[in-house]
Amino acid sequence: MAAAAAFGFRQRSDEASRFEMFVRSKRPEDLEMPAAGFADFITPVDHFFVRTHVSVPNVDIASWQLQVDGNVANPLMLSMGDLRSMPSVEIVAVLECAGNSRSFFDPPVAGIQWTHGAVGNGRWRGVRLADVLKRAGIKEGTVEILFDGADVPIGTMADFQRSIPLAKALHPDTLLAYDMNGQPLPIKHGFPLRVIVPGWAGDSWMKWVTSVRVLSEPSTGWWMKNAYLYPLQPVTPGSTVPPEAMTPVTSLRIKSVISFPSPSMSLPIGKPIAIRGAAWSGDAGNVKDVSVSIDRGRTWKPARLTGPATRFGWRLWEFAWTPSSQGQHVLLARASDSKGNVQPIVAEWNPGGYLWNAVARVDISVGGVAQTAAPPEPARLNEPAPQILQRCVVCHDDDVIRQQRLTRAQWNREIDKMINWGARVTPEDREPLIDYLLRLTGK
Ligand SMILES: Nc1nc2c(c(=O)[nH]1)N[C@H]1C(S)=C(S)[C@@H](COP(=O)(O)O)O[C@H]1N2
Ligand SMILES: [Mo]
Repeated sequence: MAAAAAFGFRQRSDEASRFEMFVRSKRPEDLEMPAAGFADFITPVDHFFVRTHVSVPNVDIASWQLQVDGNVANPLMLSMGDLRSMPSVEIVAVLECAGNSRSFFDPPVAGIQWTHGAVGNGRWRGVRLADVLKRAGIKEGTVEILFDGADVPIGTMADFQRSIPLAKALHPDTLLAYDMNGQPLPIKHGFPLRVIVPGWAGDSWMKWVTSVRVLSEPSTGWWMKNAYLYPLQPVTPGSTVPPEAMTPVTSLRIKSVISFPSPSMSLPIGKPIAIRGAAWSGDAGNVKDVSVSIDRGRTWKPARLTGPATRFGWRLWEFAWTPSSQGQHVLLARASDSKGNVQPIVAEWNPGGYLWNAVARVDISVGGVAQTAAPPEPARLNEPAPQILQRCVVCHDDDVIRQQRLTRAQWNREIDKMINWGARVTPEDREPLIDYLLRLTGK
């Protein structure tokens, strides 16, 4: 509370901006924040997106301990009391899933089809990871720090473990956090302890952390070698890229979003409004400015940055505009960071659908009839699901399947991945299953 009060900023959305989260997956639970959430400087817990690969673990805080071991002089077992008695720091930082905005990639890629709301701005309190590592006495030759959480994989899926390079681990803003927005971490967000890696995508922000391992060789775990990889060189959209030609996702990129007006809104002629949004960046540098265009990118005018300026938090912005002509209008917003990086017109396509950061765009109408904002009903396939689908929904609901828009080749790769994780799909099952999935998803 203190920090929010010091910033002179309201902690909660006002009545008008209370909203339900989008459920991208019921099981495991993946929740997305609607665009209205970008009106808040600090994202309240009940508006904060959730991304879980498997189910939320049971944590018994009485017996909970953090193990710190590996390439150290003094391996540690720390209780929550031990951690809470160390010097604490609080920072504001954006947590954004690497796959945020994935649904805007063309051609589509596999994964949760987030729009722009797999991101939130949190106030995190905890101990510096560097302080814990200092107590353990990291030895010569350390290259990475590997984290593990209490969540347990399903089937033969690899345990979710992620490592970060030593330099990022020692950064004074990299934390082991126990509080979020002034309260103990909610279970969905990693109670009792999570890693905070400001400026980096969410996959490094280990939740329910139980183990910090100091490595003298880079991690070779499945989640480092096969997931969250980004091409070293730009690739042709739609191509497959071998893991050797990719590197782990690290820093976020300069990005802005428009929170108001919302898409398909109809605005009256002559009534002044404020176009609003948020902008954030990664390691490269702070958000420097945000420009808005109301003429399809011909001219750009500076938006006013509002709200607190923090190194890793998002910046709110607004732009006064009075719609003066009837018709369809395209609103664009483009942020730049202090290193001169600017949001691109088209995001760089990559096979994981990561780090989408194209210029923000909202299409509205002015002086006309309100367009129905209701999303089109998803096509319903008028045939019973084949028996084999039962084997998919052992681990996840079919909502995850229905949102995909994949080609036959992409479905084949997804099925390979699932077989590797223990799904029983025989060679004879495969073609009929893919035929069904293509019909189900309207491809
Ligand atoms: N243990 C564990 N940590 C995890 C994950 C997970 O599935 N298990 N998901 C990661 C991913 S991909 C993201 S984007 C963030 C999401 O954090 P949130 O659910 O608090 O928003 O947590 C990260 N930490
Ligand atoms: Mo993520």
